[in-house]
Amino acid sequence: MADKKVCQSLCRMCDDHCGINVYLEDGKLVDIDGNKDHVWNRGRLCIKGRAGVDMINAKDRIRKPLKKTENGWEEISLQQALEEISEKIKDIQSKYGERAMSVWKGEAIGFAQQEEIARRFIHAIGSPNYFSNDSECFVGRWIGYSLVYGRWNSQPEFENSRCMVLWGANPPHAHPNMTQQINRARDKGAKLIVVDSRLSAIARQADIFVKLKPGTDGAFAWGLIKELIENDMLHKEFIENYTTGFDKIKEYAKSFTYDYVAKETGVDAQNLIPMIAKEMYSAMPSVVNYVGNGLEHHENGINNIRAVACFDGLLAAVDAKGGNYSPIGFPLKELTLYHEKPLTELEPIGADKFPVLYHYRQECHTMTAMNTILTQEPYPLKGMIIAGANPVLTNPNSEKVIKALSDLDLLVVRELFMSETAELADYILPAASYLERSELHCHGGYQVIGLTPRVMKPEEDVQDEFQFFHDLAHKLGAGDYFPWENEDELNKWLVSDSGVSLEEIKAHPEGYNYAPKKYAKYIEASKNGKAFNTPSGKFEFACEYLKDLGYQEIPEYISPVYNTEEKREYPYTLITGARKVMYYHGRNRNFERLRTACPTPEIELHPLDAKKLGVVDNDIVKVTSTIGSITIPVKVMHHKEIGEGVAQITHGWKESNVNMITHDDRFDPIDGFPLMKAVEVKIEKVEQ
Ligand SMILES: Nc1nc2c(c(=O)[nH]1)N[C@H]1C(S)=C(S)[C@@H](COP(=O)(O)OP(=O)(O)OC[C@H]3O[C@@H](n4cnc5c(=O)[nH]c(N)nc54)[C@H](O)[C@@H]3O)O[C@H]1N2
Ligand SMILES: Nc1nc2c(c(=O)[nH]1)N[C@H]1C(S)=C(S)[C@@H](COP(=O)(O)OP(=O)(O)OC[C@H]3O[C@@H](n4cnc5c(=O)[nH]c(N)nc54)[C@H](O)[C@@H]3O)O[C@H]1N2
Ligand code: SF4
Ligand SMILES: [Mo]
Repeated sequence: MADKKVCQSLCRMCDDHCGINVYLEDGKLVDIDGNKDHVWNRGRLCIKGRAGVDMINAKDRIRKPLKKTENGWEEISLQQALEEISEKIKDIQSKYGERAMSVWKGEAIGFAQQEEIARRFIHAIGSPNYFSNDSECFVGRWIGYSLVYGRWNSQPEFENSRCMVLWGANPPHAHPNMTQQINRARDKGAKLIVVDSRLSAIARQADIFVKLKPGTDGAFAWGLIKELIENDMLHKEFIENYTTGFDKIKEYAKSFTYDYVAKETGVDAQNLIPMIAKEMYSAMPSVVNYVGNGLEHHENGINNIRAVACFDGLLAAVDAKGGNYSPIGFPLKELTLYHEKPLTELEPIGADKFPVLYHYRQECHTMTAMNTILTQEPYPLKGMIIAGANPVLTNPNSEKVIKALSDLDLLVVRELFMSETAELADYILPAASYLERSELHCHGGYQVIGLTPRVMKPEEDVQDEFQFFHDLAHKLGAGDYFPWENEDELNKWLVSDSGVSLEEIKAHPEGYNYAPKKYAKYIEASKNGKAFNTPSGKFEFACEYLKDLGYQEIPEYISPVYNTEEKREYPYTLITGARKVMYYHGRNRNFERLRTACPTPEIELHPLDAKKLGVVDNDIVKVTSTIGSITIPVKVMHHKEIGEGVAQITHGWKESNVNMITHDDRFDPIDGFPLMKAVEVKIEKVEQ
């Protein structure tokens, strides 16, 4: 008789962490389904959730450390791998200095505990050079909102909202559970407004859809700001008591006439702006403005995001019930060493060029890292450990990424599979999957914390991130910074100041509720002169900190470059990276059940553009930007689904890697995010 067991944990096939039941037979994973009691997903799983079984049991999983030799990959023992890697690190650091080593964490190991372990490790061994996927992920939104009112919330309170405005976000594909929240609010009468350059899955459900040209969200937001101000549709008491800079935005908004907004965005501003402003105002303060990834990868991204953040002040939606509620965090102990060992004197890479990114996030700039490796300027960067990332497919200008990573003296990649980045490594180390490690996770929106217990024992040479960084730190003489023997001990330490034990958290697989919600916390906080966590202590429509650094004080709108040129050599505007529910960046293409649902990459084209190019579905086109070219099959969309002159390619396909043509040389000047949406391209038919 097989030994059958069911364990409760959290899914980590994406960062949503849905509650799951894990079914094991004789220790082997046989199935995963949803935990009906979990506050977040209430029993639902998306298609990737169950595919956790495919990932963990995959035949092509890397299970042994691999070393690159002249004869190809050679399997070696974990101990030998760790020994050789530590010797090489010592060698690099003694020749070129401590800062010649770096760590790069990816989306697969998340944004919490394991990220902090990676940060801790690199500082513990004396280098400030911590890189991550965050340089092109949520950090643009995080910084944009932090500049305005001190924080960004990834889980606004849709449930209680009466008006939800989504800017460049598509939850049905990217955050399925958010869609459930949105639908529950709509059942109670809430309005859904979607601002996107494509008729996305969520746009199809919207009461009002604004199909604007890529990168022009700022113009539309300013049009709405003008409408609200000029019609006195405002929360005056909030503006008077808790904000700064209102008069400046009032003045600036004047030039955003319907005509100008229509010209910039390509939408019927005269009709849409009054309609949306009315919906927002009548729902005040229970209005959610939620910004997605669609606003981040632009040269004017941060200011567009800041402009949207202004609605939370104009309508007092910040920290409001049904607005952008600011969750109370769980008091975990600090794992990073930024207070103890900041190392800023060692010039973290990119901190001089993008001081706001470093100041707010202590994040080095990944695109600058590639140039540093290739030029050795301002100093040599010779070694890198990459954990849970595949920058060859996910970072702009992939050809440069390949060149740079190949140039390193030491590249170690921690992976489950032979990725395009792992192929460049000197050593590949087999990483534990999410069911083979243990970590704490907070669902901020519900103020619950959960623990993912280690439900399966990893194979002999497979290590979790903690154990790897722990062992390496000990070999490198930095063991004092890793005093915990294993993840369980670390988890205990992390909660030790919280008043809640690990056992209590473990006993609540549905989510341990650690604090009741409390709205409008700024009222109490203002008594100490700090209503918001900004330099002025106020909600900042205008930002002196940015002004002092030479940036615009208010979130001025700058038209995207493609929108200002009359005759364009690269006449199409390419959006990249629109999520597809079955894939996750470069992941999941090797799982048959997901691959069959969407077998090939594709470029989404407007039917008139397809006609002009003389192409139909599945024809191949060549797409060229100033960075490079790729070829890709065509998918002709309905004319309502995408704008004329606009095209879309989802990233993560090695066959047609769109990041071969995205920009590492064009940035948002404030946070350094690369231009990956609104890329100017030309498209030509490839005769077959
Ligand atoms: N299945 C799946 N889920 C994922 C991921 C994944 O790879 N696969 N990735 C995860 C990660 S790391 C992230 S950061 C999130 C992102 O989550 P979301 O931000 O919701 O990302 P998308 O689903 O790509 O939605 C972005 C939308 O922006 C639109 N867009 C593009 N340019 C513009 C523009 O200039 N203006 C406006 N208004 N819209 C624009 C696109 O058409 C698209 O519909 O998704 C997460 N969830
Ligand atoms: N053109 C374009 N490019 C984009 C985007 C876009 O919109 N357009 N979006 C950007 C965004 S928002 C993000 S977040 C980045 C993501 O960029 P990356 O972080 O590079 O994302 P992935 O491709 O998901 O890489 C994760 C790798 O980790 C491996 N892995 C899976 N599970 C584990 C694990 O448990 N441990 C370890 N060690 N490894 C594991 C996977 O096999 C995979 O190869 O991509 C960005 N790239
Ligand atoms: S949304 Fe899907 S992939 Fe993400 S945690 Fe939930 S089930 Fe897993
Ligand atoms: Mo992301």
